[in-house]
Amino acid sequence: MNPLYDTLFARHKNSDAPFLHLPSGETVSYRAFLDRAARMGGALCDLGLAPGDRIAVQVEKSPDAVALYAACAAQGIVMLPLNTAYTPAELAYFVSDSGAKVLLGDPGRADALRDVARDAGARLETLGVAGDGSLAAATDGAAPKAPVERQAGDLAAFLYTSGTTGRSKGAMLSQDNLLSNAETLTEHWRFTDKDTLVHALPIFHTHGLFVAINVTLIAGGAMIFLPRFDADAVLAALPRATAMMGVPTFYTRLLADDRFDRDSAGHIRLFVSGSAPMLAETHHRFEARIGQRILERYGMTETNMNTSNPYEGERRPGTVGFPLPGVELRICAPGSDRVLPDGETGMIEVRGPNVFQGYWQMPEKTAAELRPDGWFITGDLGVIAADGYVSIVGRDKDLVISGGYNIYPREVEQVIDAQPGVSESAVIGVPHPDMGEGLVAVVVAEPGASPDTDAIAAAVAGELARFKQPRHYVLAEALPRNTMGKVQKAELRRLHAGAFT
Ligand code: MLC
Ligand code: AMP
Repeated sequence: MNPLYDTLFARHKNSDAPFLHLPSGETVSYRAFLDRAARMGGALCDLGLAPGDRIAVQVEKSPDAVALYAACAAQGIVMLPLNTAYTPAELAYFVSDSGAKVLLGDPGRADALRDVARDAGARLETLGVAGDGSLAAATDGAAPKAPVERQAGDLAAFLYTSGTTGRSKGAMLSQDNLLSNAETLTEHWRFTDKDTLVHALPIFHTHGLFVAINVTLIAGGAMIFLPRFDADAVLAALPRATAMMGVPTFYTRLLADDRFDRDSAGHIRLFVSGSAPMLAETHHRFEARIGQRILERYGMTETNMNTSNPYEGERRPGTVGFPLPGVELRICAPGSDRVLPDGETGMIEVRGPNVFQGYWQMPEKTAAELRPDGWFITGDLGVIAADGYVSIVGRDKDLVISGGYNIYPREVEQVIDAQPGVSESAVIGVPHPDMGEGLVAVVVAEPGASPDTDAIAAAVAGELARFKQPRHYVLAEALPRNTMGKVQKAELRRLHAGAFT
């Protein structure tokens, strides 16, 4: 028994149905995909990876990258997917903290990754998008390996999430965390083997990896597997598809294109949005243009999906719908476990089989966010309406979400603060027409110094992924503080609200 592998993959082993439609025009059948995954499982074992070992993965999106997911599930290897935008400096921490035995990177970046792997005591292997790389070659020559025995509670993946303070945390997800959520979503969103999903999301996050791929696998459907979001490619795919999942930026970009209309989108039965708030105005524009409503849902790395608007029934703009079957959701007075009545705003807490197992080797951080009775403190502020719809009204965590990627300002501020002539800084998110929120850095100089913001930006670029780099720098005399001395970011957001509009 291996619940994750059996439920998602093994059941398709005799199926010649299409699984991945590629931009090249090629189609990968379930049978061909599973054969490749079984050989890759053999290659991973030949590398010395055993059940419970971690593999850190920073590879571009490709069928082999999905086969790796299947191979890890089959062999009980814990997969650690990492954003392809991360710099070697960012990667180093994830590889060493997780104790990964292998760092799997893109062949084109092997030189930059060699030191990272060596310093962390990991072995470097590569996997490219064109069947290239050392792991691909090893897979070509490996014997297929049968899946190992696993239990539902065994770990399947670590997803690192940053935090408002301190180091990034590895959220440990069990087989059942992934499986229970995928089964719920498949049923809730009515996915079947007749579905073809437009997949334009990255596959190193919950949304593109677990929501989109797992739901397709459980249903036995197909995906039009695009390397990234590109409006032309998505528009070309829509007439051949039945469903699409995306972050709000996907939808605002599609709406900016006149070719996106009832004809081009008419074949799609379900558009799903999540990972960041979608403006009610975008929902309304979408409905007016396309004649159907986007289904918005709410999730997190630590919890998979928590709530969803209904498939049938009112999809209410500005809300994230109802708790999914099996998921409990409550609103508590921040800082306590006192449950607030409907209509009152407070901290969203969730509990259910979807909620993760804790943070890797961080018992204090786990205890601070995951209550002993299973309630997870999300850091999102919300309210439940009298008729049960949940709305997210803000965040109790200093977090910016840009184009669906999370940025913790503290991480950026630390780099800016270390630059010559900088006394302190505050990084904030303000409305951005394309990304939802864009980053602004407010920098205070040391007395008598006049720091060069271009030099600061260059230093930040050397350390942090592009999406974490502020797009706008402002020099200020001082940061606004409240009587407790805390920087008033709300005030800064008000002051700089027009930076990108
Ligand atoms: C790319 N860039 C970004 C960015 N993505 N900057 C800020 N925020 C982002 N999200 C950089 C590029 O490197 C580039 O830098 C510049 O911004 C503009 O690039 P672009 O070509 O316009 O962007 P593009 O490559 O098209 O990417 C935008 C995007 C992408 C929105 C398509 O970011 C994306 O696919 N986002 C999805 C994120 C996601 O899957 N989140 C799920 C998390 S799971 P330069 O130097 O060229 O200017 C989760 C749980 C849940 O949150 O509930 O789902
Ligand atoms: P991550 O850590 O990448 O998993 O991001 C999870 C966060 O994204 C949540 O805590 C929310 O703040 C936010 N989020 C996800 N879906 C939505 C949504 N539909 N509306 C508003 N915020 C969302």
